[in-house]
Parts: sequence; structure tokens; C-alpha cells
Amino acid sequence: MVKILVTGASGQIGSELTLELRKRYGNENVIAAFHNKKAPEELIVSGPYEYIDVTRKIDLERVIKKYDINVIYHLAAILSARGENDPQLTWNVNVNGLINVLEAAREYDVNRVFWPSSIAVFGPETPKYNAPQETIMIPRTIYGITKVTGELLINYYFNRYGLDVRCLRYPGIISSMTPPGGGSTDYAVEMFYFAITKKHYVCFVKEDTTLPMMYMPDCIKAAIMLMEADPIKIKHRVYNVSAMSFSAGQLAAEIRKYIPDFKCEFKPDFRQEIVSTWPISVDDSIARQEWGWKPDYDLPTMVKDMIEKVGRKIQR
Ligand code: AKB
Repeated sequence: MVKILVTGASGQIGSELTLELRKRYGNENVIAAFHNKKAPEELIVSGPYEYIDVTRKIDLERVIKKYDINVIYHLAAILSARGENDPQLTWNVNVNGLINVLEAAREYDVNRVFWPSSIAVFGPETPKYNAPQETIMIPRTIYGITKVTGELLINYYFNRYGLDVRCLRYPGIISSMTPPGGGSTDYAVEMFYFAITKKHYVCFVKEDTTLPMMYMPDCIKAAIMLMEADPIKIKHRVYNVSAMSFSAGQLAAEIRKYIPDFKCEFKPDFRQEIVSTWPISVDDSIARQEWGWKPDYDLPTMVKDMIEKVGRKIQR
């Protein structure tokens, strides 16, 4: 019997992933955990939930014991832009939180752990195009530093203790249900809300800023595919995954196909400096070879779906 704990369940990825896991494994078998934040109504009513501060190992232990948890999706984290306002807090949540999860997983015989890394592990020295899975990683943000540290830790826990931890390096994630908070790729979600409600958006990166991105259904599909993959096929602990790359200007132009009078201005702020250190595209061929990764959405199909879903959400 699978009993899954999702930390950071009220966040951008967590809210949709939790609902998908509940559909797959049964509502009562997926425990949503969040910290001090109002969670989407759907999460609260569809299954069990708990308040957890991942920097307190005792909180994790209580929930793991209470539900006899054997799989953890550990998503609680502070993202890149917010991280720069408080590097110590970011280290505490992202690194000490992860160590608490890994230690608790080891002590309570949890079978499998998922942890998201990010393209933020890369830095200006990484090749800009098709950034390889194994490459030079000298991130410039505290968030990126915590993600590199986390990748090293999960490799350590696998090699030292045999803990089956699996990790994806996500690009910027575009979602319709829960907006991201504190990321440097948030413009790619905000643009839809402003285009639909105000027909005007001031974008915080330059028009030609091009980054790897992924639509939420692919983000969830990748996590579940990796977690369900046969251990024999998994030769790495950390995988690059990719779906599409586009510039902020190309995104605005694609949205304009549905909202012709949408006006987008580009006024870069401190987040431009962050995204300028990240690659334009990543090479995910190892994930494709080893466990069959393949995204479903590209720029036009993602924009079409987002316009419909965000439009419906705003009307409600
Ligand atoms: C962020 O912008 O911080 C995140 C990420 C790329 O990890 N979306």
C-alpha cells in the first residue's frame, strides 16, 4: 500500500501534483503538507493534510509515523528571486529542510523520495545551449547554491545509505492553478493573468531573454514517470528535463494571437541578472533514453491551453 507525503503541497507544483497523485493512488493515501499558508480549497477537501515546517525534523517524523509514509515528494523550497532577500533562510529551508527529509526517510524506512532541482544549478560558465547533464555548475544565486548542494546530498544518501532518491532539474514552470511565488521565471505566468485582465503587462526581463520552460502537465508527468520508473533503468540520481525554450517577446507574440490588443513592455529589474546566468536550453537526452521522457506541450499548445484555463479561472 502506497502512502505518500507531499511537502510544499500548497505551492505551484505541489498543489497540482498532490491532486494528480490523489487521483492515481487514492485520496486518503496522499497527505498534503504545507507551512503557514492558506492552501487551495481543493487540497483541503479532497484528502488528508498536515501543517509541517520542514526545518523541524520532529514535524516530519510525526507525520511519517502517523500515516506510515513510504514515499515522499519533498517540494517545500524558497525560489531564486525571494532567496536573494534572505540567503540564510533560503539555506535553512532548502538545505536543512532536505537533510531533515533524507534523515527521516532513512530512519523510518521510506522507500522512495522525489526532490526537484532546477536550471538554477547552472551558471555563466555552463554552455548556454543544450546545457549537458554533467557540466560545470557555478551558480550565482543562493537558491542555485542550495540546489547544487541538494544534488550532492541526494547522491550521497543514495551511495552511502542506499536511499532511493530521484531528482529532476526543472526549467521555469508555467501553471494555471497556483501562481509561482518568488521565482525569476514568474513573468511567464504573470503575463497570462495581466494579458487577460488588463491587456497590458510590464515584464521584468528583456524581450530577448530566452529560457527553458515547461508546462505544468509535463512537469507532473515527468515527476510521476521518474518515480514510477523501474530502478534498473535509473542509472542517475539527477536528470535534466526540458520541453521548450522561448523568449519573453515570443511568449507575448503567441499570447497576442488570442488577445490582439495585448501590450507588453519590457523593464528589466534585478531578476534579469539572475536569469542571464541560466542556459537558453538544456540537453535532456539521458532522461529520454533511460526512462522514456518526452514532453507533450510546446509553445503554441501551452499558450492555447493557458489562455483557456486562466480565462476560465478569472471568470469564476
Ligand atoms: C525560479 O525562477 O526560481 C524557478 C526555477 C527556475 O527554479 N522557477
